[in-house]
Amino acid sequence: MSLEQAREWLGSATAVAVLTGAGISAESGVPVFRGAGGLWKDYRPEDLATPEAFARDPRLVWEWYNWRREAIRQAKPNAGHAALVRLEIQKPRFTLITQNVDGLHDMAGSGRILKLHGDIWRMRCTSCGSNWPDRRVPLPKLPPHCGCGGLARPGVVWFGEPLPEGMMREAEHATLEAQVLLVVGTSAQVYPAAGLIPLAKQAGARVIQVNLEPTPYSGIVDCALEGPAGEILPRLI
Ligand code: BV8
Ligand code: ZN
Repeated sequence: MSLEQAREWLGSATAVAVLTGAGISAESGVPVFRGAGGLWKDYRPEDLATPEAFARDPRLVWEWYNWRREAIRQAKPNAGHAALVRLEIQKPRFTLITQNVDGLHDMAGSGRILKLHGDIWRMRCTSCGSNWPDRRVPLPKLPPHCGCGGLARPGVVWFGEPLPEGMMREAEHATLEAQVLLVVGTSAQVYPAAGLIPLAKQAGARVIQVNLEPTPYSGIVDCALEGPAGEILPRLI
């Protein structure tokens, strides 16, 4: 299917859902999660983004997040993020569902964002549970602590942890009511987020995928556009 066909489907939809992954931030200089860019000191994200890793060595996990916050801090939204803001303005019903924790969709001006995997710029106390924004880069002391003295953790969802209460219900609702699900820059390997793609197909929506390479769902999407999101999205929207 061509970009023209995808433009037509997107143009005539009144309810649109978008699912983004690390690939939409790649052109902003944010390292993607998998593949070469995602490695840090030979650790794989799956080894560090877990409660077990944090329990074992909170300082090491915080060094990784400090490094990622440093890498993300000077990143600016790119033309792909901006195109999604325009799409949101055009559509009576629109939901942006992101797996990204970098905050670039907020910075670009998106309004309705479901952050499935949390926010790297927020912290949560492992003792009293309070959570707060903290954009300091680098962090003065690792690991950081809460005012109550408790150990602070990054405000993100790790592997093996449930997504924030009600978040998937909202994402599923938005996906089920959408005529088009636009999937951008995700390797579609992490669940339950990736499950939104077959869910949209089962509900009869058109699914348009924008990615540099094929994904496990390339076979079921209605249109797979191969190329950088920062170049394709402005032509699509
Ligand atoms: C849960 C936050 C249940 C942290 C992240 C088997 C064994 C063990 C576990 C599981 C299993 N099967 C399923 C699971 C569950 C597990 C999972 O899915 N594992 C996978 C690896 C198999 N899921 C979970 O654990 C989830 N929780 O299931 O809980 C539960 C319920 C009740 C009670 C208890 C438990 C939690 C998952 C959330 C994990 N946290 N991140 C942090 O970021 O620090 S996930 C991490 O992966 C990031 O959030 C990232 O966004 C996400 C997905 O990756 P992508 O965004 O797709 O990025 P990636 O690098 O992979 O791909 C980039 C893509 O972009 C590529 O396709 C590339 O081609 C493309 N690209 C690159 N440049 C561009 C581009 N495209 C366009 N333009 C470009 N320029
Ligand atoms: Zn506390």
